[in-house]
Amino acid sequence: MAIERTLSIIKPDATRRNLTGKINDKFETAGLSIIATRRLQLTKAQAEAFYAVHSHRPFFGDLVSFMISGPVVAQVLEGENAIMQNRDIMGATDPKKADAGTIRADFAESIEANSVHGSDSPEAAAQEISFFFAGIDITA
Ligand code: RTP
Ligand code: MG
Repeated sequence: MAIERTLSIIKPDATRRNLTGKINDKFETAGLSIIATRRLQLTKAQAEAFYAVHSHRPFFGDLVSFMISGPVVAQVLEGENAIMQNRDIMGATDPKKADAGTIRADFAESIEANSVHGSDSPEAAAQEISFFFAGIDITA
């Protein structure tokens, strides 16, 4: 299996509850390495640009408001099959449907305040990593 990189965001509901360490423990225990990390407060324009793919969805305005409601932690995770492995570790979008032991089952508050984002394809991973990080910021 290929070594991949994926973009993870620990969302404001999780930073607010001091869950960064517990979430990172799940990544590292599963064998994903955190090779870049950055805590920041997104602006409205940045959140709209990051989630532009959802701009026509009914929840877009609420999603942007939520994503700027507090700091986020953007990270690059690296490991075997990292993109899909991270999606497995995160669990389903709706925490009520997420498998036991996943981040969203353990920590998410709702379908919107669901603690983490993860890239969903190699193309999205490349684009989302470059949204937050320059090459010099990433140390494998
Ligand atoms: P993400 O992009 O954040 O990793 O999450 P995902 O792939 O599991 O879910 P996606 O369909 O891409 O939705 C992006 C984020 O929008 C919020 N959402 N709210 N109110 C709603 O019905 C609703 N549906 C989605 C969630 O924060 C979701 O993660
Ligand atoms: Mg998504």
